[in-house]
Amino acid sequence: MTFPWPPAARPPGARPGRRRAAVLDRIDHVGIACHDLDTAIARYQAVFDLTVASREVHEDQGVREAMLRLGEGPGSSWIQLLEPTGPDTPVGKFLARRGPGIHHIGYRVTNITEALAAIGARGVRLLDQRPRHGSMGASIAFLHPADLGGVLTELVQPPEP
Ligand code: CMX
Ligand code: CO
Repeated sequence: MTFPWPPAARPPGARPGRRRAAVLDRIDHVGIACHDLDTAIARYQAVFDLTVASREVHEDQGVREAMLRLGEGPGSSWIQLLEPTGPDTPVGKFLARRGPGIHHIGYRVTNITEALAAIGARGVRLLDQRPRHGSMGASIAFLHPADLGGVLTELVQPPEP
């Protein structure tokens, strides 16, 4: 699949100002791959005065991660620092190939099951057919980077308050 770039013309009959709600609500987090989580956390804290809201290990995804909060309240977003648990993991292979840097972008959605169905129906490969457990109790699912301009894309539905 290629990016519709430049954007496709409005479909015949579609009227301006009558758009459906977007599938994505906002940026939830930026995932940044690093070799050493403690060193990366110390750097982000020293440079930006950020605080760590959570640290978790996800053995199923092969990562140790920390979430650093940006802003307050329900509008918060996050920087997710990611250290692989081993070389043969998605983040381990990414580091070997490209070195440290931005690994993925997480977008917040209201209903992840509906979002996956809508996005899958538009021809994007779903790396997760159904949501799984992510950071801080969220439901998450990944979309294939090759179908989204080379960007590994994560959908995030936060837990109920
Ligand atoms: N961003 C963009 N492209 C990526 C990528 C990334 N983060 N990771 C891999 N790719 C690309 C590679 O460059 C490669 O491209 P080409 O075929 O054009 O050379 C292709 O994907 C395959 O890469 P690979 O290393 O051979 O394959 P993997 O087995 O690692 O599979 C992917 C890639 C995206 C399917 C896999 O990394 C994946 O399932 N990722 C989702 C899970 C994940 O990353 N979890 C960690 C984050 C946890 C969290 O946020 O909570
Ligand atoms: Co993430």
